[in-house]
Amino acid sequence: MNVADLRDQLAAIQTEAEASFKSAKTVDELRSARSQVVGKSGSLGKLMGTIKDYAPQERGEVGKALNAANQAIQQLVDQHTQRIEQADLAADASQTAAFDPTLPGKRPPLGSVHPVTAVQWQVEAIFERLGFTVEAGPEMESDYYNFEALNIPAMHPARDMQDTFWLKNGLLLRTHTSPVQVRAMEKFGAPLRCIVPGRCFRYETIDASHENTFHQCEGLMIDRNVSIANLIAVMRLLLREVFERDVKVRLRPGYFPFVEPGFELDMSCLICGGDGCATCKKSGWLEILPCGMVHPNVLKFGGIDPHEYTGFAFGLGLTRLAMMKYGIRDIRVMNQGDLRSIVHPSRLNGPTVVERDRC
Ligand code: FA5
Repeated sequence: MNVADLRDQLAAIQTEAEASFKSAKTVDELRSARSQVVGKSGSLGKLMGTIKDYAPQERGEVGKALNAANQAIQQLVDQHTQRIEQADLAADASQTAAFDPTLPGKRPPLGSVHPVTAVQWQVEAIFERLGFTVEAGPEMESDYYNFEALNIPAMHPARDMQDTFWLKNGLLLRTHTSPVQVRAMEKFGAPLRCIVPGRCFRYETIDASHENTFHQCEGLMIDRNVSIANLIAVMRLLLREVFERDVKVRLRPGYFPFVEPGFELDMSCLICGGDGCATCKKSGWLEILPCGMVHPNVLKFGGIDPHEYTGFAFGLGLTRLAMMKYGIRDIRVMNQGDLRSIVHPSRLNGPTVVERDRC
């Protein structure tokens, strides 16, 4: 083929290539159309191998013509690749526009909750029905609120009852939820009804029923003429509602400097049915609900006149209550993140208050 015929043929190949590239709807189709032109056995590819058949003085001109044709084909390929990609993007966008927000969504699987949280929700619901508010206080507490304002002065032997984690900043990790008693009295005055679920910390030897980090729920009711009868009625109601039946309890005198008189309310161990096991230290009883009538000195610390008001307080062992409710023999599983101990949502009574102010 002479050089003039070659030029004609290259022009025809370009026209044909343009038509086939135009009809390609996908990048794959375009790729295969391109290989039919520039591939080894494609229309242009075959001509590329013919340079050597020309006379040496013609080869420069032939080479230039072939390269120009090759570049023109590549430009067409780029142009059509862009066309196809833009069409794809437009199609995606129109699909997004067709998204129907009224379609029902996919329901995510329900999570489970920690047994202490489950029982805390239940206790909160019970007390809210009785007109109590749910309060919170700081876990990092001062000596004043944790001890002093609770009628436990420095050097008082009762401080030994609660081994304390002292912090370098002079504060401590609260050993009980009782400090919120005085905080609540200061904030709300009398009459007052509140509970305070929360974490407590004690530097003590861990066993089946003792942890160094555990939950209590403080309860406080102050009004005119509040008596031990009110205290006992509320304690009984609380336990009956949590366990959905009467549970065997015993009330015995207990000493806490912030109540007078003070009581220890123990419940018959539900793990062994009262026979004695490691959880109840073979006694058949578990200390769960110490309580008493608020000491006049504590009312005074809270700014409440003890001649006008009386009150009861209790310090429910929430972690132990959860153990009894859900049949957990060893308190140590509570802080270990053991998923076998979480409570299925079907056994819950439902959350009530989640966010609350601090006293
Ligand atoms: C107190 O902490 C008092 N503040 C309770 C109180 C409040 C009495 C108001 C009177 C009026 P006690 O140290 O006994 O009391 O703890 C209360 C409950 O917390 C115990 O009955 C027990 O159920 C639980 N508890 C105490 N120490 C631990 C521990 N190390 N691990 C798990 N639970 C504990």
